Amino acid sequence: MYTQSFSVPDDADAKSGLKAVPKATSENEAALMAQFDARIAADGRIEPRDWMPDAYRKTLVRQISQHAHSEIVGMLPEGNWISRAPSLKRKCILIAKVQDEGGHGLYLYSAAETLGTSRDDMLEALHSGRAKYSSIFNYPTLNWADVGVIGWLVDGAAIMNQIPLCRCSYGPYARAMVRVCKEESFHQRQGYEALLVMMKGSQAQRDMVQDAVNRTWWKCLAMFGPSDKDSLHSSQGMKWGIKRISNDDLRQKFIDATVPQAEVLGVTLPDPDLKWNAERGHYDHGEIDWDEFWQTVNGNGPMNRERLATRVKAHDDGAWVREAALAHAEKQRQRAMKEAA
Ligand code: FAQ
Repeated sequence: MYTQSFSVPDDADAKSGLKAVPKATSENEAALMAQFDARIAADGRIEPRDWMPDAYRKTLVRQISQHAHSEIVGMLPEGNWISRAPSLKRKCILIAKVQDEGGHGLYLYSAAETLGTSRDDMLEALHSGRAKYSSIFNYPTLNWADVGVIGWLVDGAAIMNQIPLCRCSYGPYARAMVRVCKEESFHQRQGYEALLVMMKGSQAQRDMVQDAVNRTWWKCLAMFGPSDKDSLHSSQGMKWGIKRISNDDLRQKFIDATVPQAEVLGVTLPDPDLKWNAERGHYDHGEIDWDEFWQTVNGNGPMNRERLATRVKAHDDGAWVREAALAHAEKQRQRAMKEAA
């Protein structure tokens, strides 16, 4: 169902209307490459009009579009709870949060567009099942505590992953991440606060929180991607300064930060092997079910089909809005031309 790579068409610059980036000829390619390497080595930023190797561009499009898709598909599990939020306050918070995730998708699609790939192409890849998005969104949200747990754990994991991306070598991705991380921090805290309230409530509420944590914990650890030994792209991504910290190191940082938060909350994390290792200065933990992870990544998780169908329907239902916006823009263009004549 999914492919392992995202191919950027050769005429992408022409299609997107971006000013063409200088293309390397065989004579100057080595010089351009040396310049690029020196910029990366000095921890400098690469900007859209700078020359960059094709593989760097493709890796960025692959990762940024995967990230953008995660943001907009990620709106769906929580969106299901907007009409069933337990109070007006929680409903307002949830609407604002889900809307923020849509905004994150927009910043990220825009960042990917600066690399010369069109938003239509990226969405087509998502809707046809060729593109990936975060595995975590292919599981159901069964009770209200799931919404709190998404904020606490899923947004918490997203922040852990995204803070180092604020220092990504590609300028537009790094700048988008600064804003995204500020908003994700509010998302994480609202989720944790909602759970704190439930944990002070009835036994039934405490049970709901524990149930949601039990179902989400392992899926959340898998958000950081395969272990370093199995990660296809990590080492090159780190050499290029796209990724700054490896999948396993980020996962460990997340576990170390989350265990004390679980203690304050009064929930048990469902891992019998989770214990402090004084020698390592980290928590030891059990193994993720990687077969289950790859099943989900490859389109066979519990909610993959439903999520994709909902997304495609939302896109199709919104066609009239896009058409109206284009018609309005055309009208304005013609009016401006008439006035200028
Ligand atoms: N799910 O070689 P690596 C949020 C794929 S939600 C699905 O390690 P890489 C907001 C990977 O794409 C989270 N696929 O790859 C929110 C690659 O496939 P490919 C959004 C996964 O790129 C919260 C293959 O496996 N954040 O923020 C997953 O070096 C609440 C090999 O993997 C991001 O998406 C996975 N978990 O590292 C919204 C972070 N893991 O391209 C609503 C941006 C791996 O070869 C509610 N992405 N794969 O076909 C990244 O940081 C990286 O791409 C990694 C993977 C860390 C995900």
